[in-house]
Amino acid sequence: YDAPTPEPRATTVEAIQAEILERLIYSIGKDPIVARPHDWLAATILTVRDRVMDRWMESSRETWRSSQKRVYYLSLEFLIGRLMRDAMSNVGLIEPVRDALKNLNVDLGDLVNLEPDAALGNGGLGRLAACFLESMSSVKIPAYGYGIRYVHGLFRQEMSEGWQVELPEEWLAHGNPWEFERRESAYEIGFGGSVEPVIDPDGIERQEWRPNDHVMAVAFDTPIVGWRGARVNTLRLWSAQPIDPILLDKFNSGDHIGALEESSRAEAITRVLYPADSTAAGQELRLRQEFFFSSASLQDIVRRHLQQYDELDSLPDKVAIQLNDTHPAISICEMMRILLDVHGLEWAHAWKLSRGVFGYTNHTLLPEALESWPVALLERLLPRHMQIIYAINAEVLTEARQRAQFTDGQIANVSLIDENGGRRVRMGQLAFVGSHSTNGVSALHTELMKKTVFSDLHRLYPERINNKTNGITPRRWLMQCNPGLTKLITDRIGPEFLDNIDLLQGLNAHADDQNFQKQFAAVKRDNKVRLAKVIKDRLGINVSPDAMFDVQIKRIHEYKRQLLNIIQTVAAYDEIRAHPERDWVPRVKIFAGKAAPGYWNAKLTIKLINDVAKTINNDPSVRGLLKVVFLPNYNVSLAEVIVPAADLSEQISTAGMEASGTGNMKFMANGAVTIGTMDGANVEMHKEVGDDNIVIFGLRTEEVNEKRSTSEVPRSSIDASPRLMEALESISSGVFSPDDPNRYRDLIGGLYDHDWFMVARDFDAYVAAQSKVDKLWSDPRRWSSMAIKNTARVGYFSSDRTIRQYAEDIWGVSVPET
Ligand code: DL6
Repeated sequence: YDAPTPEPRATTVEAIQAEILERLIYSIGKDPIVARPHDWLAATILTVRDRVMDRWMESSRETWRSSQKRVYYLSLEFLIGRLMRDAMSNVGLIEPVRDALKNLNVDLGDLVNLEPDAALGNGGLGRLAACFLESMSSVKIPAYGYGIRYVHGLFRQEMSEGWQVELPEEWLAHGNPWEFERRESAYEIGFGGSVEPVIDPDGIERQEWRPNDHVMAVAFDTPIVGWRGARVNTLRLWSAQPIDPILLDKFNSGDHIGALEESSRAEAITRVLYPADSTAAGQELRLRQEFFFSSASLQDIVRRHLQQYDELDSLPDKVAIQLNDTHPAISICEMMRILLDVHGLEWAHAWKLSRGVFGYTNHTLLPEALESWPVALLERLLPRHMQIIYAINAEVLTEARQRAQFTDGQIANVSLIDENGGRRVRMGQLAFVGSHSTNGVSALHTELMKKTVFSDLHRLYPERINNKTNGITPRRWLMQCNPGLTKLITDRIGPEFLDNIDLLQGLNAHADDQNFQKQFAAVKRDNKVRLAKVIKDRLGINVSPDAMFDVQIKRIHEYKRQLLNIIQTVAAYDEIRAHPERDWVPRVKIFAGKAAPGYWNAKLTIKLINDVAKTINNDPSVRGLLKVVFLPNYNVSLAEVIVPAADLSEQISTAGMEASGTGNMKFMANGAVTIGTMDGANVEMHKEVGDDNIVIFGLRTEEVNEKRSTSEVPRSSIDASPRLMEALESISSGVFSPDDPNRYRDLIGGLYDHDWFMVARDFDAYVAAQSKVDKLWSDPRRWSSMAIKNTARVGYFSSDRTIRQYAEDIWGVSVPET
């Protein structure tokens, strides 16, 4: 592992400037005189990339040299956003690159904004995977992210008369200078066919899968740089390619389209990201995607392990595979197939090794999001894997019956096969029994896992469920997106917090210092001015940076309750007009988020927000005291502008339904005050900041369950609240939709009918909490103190902490102290 390598590239302004020019001419092939912004961007990325190459190779050599355990993070989603600023910042290149570009008459800021977002994920789950990758590099864990190189990431959202319209996203349109195609790392992936018994050289009967359909999985590698270049890990994304790019026989016989059919069928597997969030995407292509990337990753992992250790018994000591939700759960069967059928291990041996390797993270308890596949589909597409599922099930159910004396009801709960309705394989149960660890993503969520979906499995394997509260990387979500605040904090408590985020606690001592409060508020104001400009540019709406920026940005979903927020907005609108004499706190209500294309109520909620915005923003009697803004095409880059500018963070999901949330943590880091329910990680945020620095309201999880199980009708809470009744009536009677007065009748009708998400039941508590917020805001010193304390106490929510806990408790990897 000591082959000679060239000297690392110089990082002076002159060297960088020369290399950008060189790259522009020799790699991009453009004369600087005619180079377009995209050419400069590509040349700059290549120059930055060169400065992480040596660390990348050294990181990988070090892992081989020291025989360290490798962690593999398997995720169908990686919502990484832009990479250039992240990489430059982590290796300390922002200033020299800025100066070098300036000398070339190019503005770094313009280039940063030109880089497309890699939106290979839907929301929290994918963004968490991206934060984890960065943290694993930062805390020096040898790790690989494995996923899919979708040609089209999450759709681009546009508005047409207030309705969401989905358009294809084209992040690869100008190529991707970050990635390296590794044609030598390609694997054949099979589908379908049959399973045949064969006698192996030892005379033992084994099973052999003979697929009748194959595609190639080709690796594309991207370097992921840790803070201060601590380590560079690899994100390996698989692209599907045909075995035969063109069927010449068909082509020559004149069937030009048919000749390319196989090619398009193969490429379809990695063409598009499924835009489903919190609902399982039950299509055959989705299952193909899941198996495709699981099989390619597993083949790659086992190949690497054998190359280094030449035996399989050490797998659990040298390999940890974390399954990000159930999407890669079929990997468990693929591992078993490889161990049993390819390497001839006995079942018990293979099962022990496999279970020692896998860990599973659950990200939702919503019944509609729990993945299951029809047995018939699995049998057709993956016949050998279905056999293995039956064998695993037999093992688990026998254990449940014999050791734990389970009843028939309990057996049905832990079974991998759901017998209710058509027979289906439950991927959650498979992931649970096939892993040595199953974790939730916040304390509350983990407790609910034990009590609900996995209660019987928890009884059978009481040691297995553990909690790993989510986190966010402070590099992207504080230092890079909020340089003003980072500088202020550095000036006040010194730069050590950059390397140990817990040191932000030092700000507690300054929270009531009037001078510091003024500076903190001034940074926030600058960020609000920047956001106000974005709002003006994109929507033509003027908002005042002196108003409170009240923000709810996340996927649009009924359980996240954007509806509660907008109904309260309507009630506030009514009040402002009814009582013009009162001292109203000016607010800008800012929304952003995408709805799953097939989720009607979510799309209707977007339309409602836009309808309400149009009415309120144009009503002179409001006197600008209330503005409503829906910013289209929410993505990581937009979040990086909105989060630092927020005063109030809306985390108002129905208690028991948001597994964790990570947006809540980003706002906290940037000194926003949270209004929220006791749900997900809000519960732990409340504990960290204390009751005085967060505004909590609403039903608790047990109360929600109680309301749902009793016959109490939601109508009673509506009848008891004249404000709510008035707001609901105005929405459902068409005040905001004169062009279609019945547009919101059913949406609002649902609140009278069942109110599953407790919008009506929580309404009065929410209004009271919002009044409390107004009061707090009216005392700027009090507000600033709260905001500063939020930033000061965010350390626990760093993904470095989360990753350290995964490493220690699940992966068995030792992490050097900071
Ligand atoms: O754990 C990351 C993220 C949580 O913060 C959110 O609370 C949760 O809703 C989200 N879960 C999903 C589930 N999708 N599936 N399957 O995105 O995970």
